Amino acid sequence: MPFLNCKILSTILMLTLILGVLYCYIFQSYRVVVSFEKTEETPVGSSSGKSLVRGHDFNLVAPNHLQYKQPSIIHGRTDVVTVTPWLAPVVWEGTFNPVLLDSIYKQKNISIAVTVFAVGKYIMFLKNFLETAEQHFFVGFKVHVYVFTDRPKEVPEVKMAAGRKLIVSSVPSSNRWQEISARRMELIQILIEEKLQNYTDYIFCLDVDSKFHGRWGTESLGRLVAVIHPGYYRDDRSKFPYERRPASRAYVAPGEGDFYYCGGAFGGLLQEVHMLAKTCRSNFEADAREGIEAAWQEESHLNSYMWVNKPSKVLSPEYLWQDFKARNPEVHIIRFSGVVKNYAEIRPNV
Ligand code: 5GW
Ligand code: MN
Repeated sequence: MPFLNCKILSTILMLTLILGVLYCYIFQSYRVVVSFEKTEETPVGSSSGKSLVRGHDFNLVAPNHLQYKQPSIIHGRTDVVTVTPWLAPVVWEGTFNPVLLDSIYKQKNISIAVTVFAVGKYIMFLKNFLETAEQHFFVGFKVHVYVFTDRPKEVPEVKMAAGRKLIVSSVPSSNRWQEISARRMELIQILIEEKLQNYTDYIFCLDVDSKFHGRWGTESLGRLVAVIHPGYYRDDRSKFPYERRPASRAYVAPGEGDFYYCGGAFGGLLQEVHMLAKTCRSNFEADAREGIEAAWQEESHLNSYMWVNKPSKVLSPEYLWQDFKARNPEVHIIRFSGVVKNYAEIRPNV
């Protein structure tokens, strides 16, 4: 009998021990999960927790067994610079593998918003813009195009692929082009605050007087993305048309400025573009209250913003060429290009 008691006792003890160990194990892993979730929800700087959770730049997971050309660090483009001094990639044809990038981002189920303004006679550019976007811009991905126009009835019917759609917003007409230009940042800021928060990962803001000729896809994704202007990239920075009056908040001093970026295309993660639009708008408006308008309006403000807030990815002039400009030899493909405009025909009376 005492022998049996002893056996039962030791079995109970063993069981308690095992249960204890099990409990500790489960509790520990539970704690790990809880604290992991907490980190994800903590806002960091100007970006919300969302960009940490859904900041797609951070973990680039490729599908296993994907076969593609072997990368090299000794062969590649030698005619262009493919990285900035702050180590952001400069995207040129030949520097990325589109199949690899698409399969990485496909798994993340990302969605991309595009803003485009078609006020007054600029509505005439919209059809071509939208049709060519269907052919070249993030093909196979979720894309929502937000059109801002004062002529909603004249928005063309464009057949869009599954997962892609057009959303039209009415804006007041304006005869002052400075006003159209100025309000773009404001409308982008409000759109992000009111409609896109939590629904969109990336946003690109593009000029309507342009069209796509080649792929513009996942290679362009980044936290903050700027496009180098095709007109100045071979020039010394002293020739860049930055705002040069210190009285303006868009002022860039001599000897400063990395590149001259386009006002006609920029983008990035929602939170980043929100901060950019908000800052450019408030600087533009503060300037206006003091009776000063930067040389190239929001393009000037964008350039001074990017000088301080370095873009995490820089797109080469392949991403915004100009149709009237002959292609330079380092430009192997033109992806997006401004059409030639008849200014007298399209611009309101100033
Ligand atoms: C009109 C007159 C002068 C400058 C701009 C406008 C204008 C611009 C307009 O009447 N309606 C309009 O929708 N826009 C939007 O602002 C378009 O999306 C246009 O692509 C963008 C920038 O203006 P752009 O394209 O004339 O500027 P640039 O520097 O590309 O020639
Ligand atoms: Mn334009």
